[in-house]
Amino acid sequence: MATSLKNLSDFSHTQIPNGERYKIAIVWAEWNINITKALADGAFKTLIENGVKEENILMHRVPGSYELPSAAQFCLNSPFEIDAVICIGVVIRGDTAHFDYICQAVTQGIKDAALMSQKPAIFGVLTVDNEQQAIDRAGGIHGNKGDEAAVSALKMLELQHKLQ
Ligand code: DLZ
Repeated sequence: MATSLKNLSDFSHTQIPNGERYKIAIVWAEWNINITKALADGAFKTLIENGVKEENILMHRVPGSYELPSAAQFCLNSPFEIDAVICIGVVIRGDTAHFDYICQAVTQGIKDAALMSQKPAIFGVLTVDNEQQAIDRAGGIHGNKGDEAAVSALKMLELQHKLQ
């Protein structure tokens, strides 16, 4: 389903697990910072609303989305016992092939970080054609991708907890 048909902050169809027992990192990119800040704030607020303790949420900024996979790995392999990482970025299509290269590296890299660490690494990255599409998904008419990423982290942690 296209995100234009779904509100990213509407969880009326699902149950959100409580996050009291988890420590979660949010790594967010400084490119398009006004938008990534809104996404990161949305993720933070949603984690708090669902029981994660403030002291168990670690926020780290990285230069751009391309750096998100490395930052995710740093977090998940760190000695700080981080259970999951939420990666936040906004990649906007421009006139060059940069968009395709960055999107590919980021999607593969975040997936690799999850599989190699065996911990959830959540894709909270907007890949859009223009700035307005990003604004619409960062607390605008389509909700906030950061909220959705936070709920995804809690759901994956709960699944992992059940299976261990
Ligand atoms: C270089 C670049 C470009 C052109 N566009 C974006 C973007 O839309 N979103 C984003 O998060 N980062 C962008 N970057 C920066 C790269 O992600 C990266 O930080 C630099 O290439 C340095 O490795």
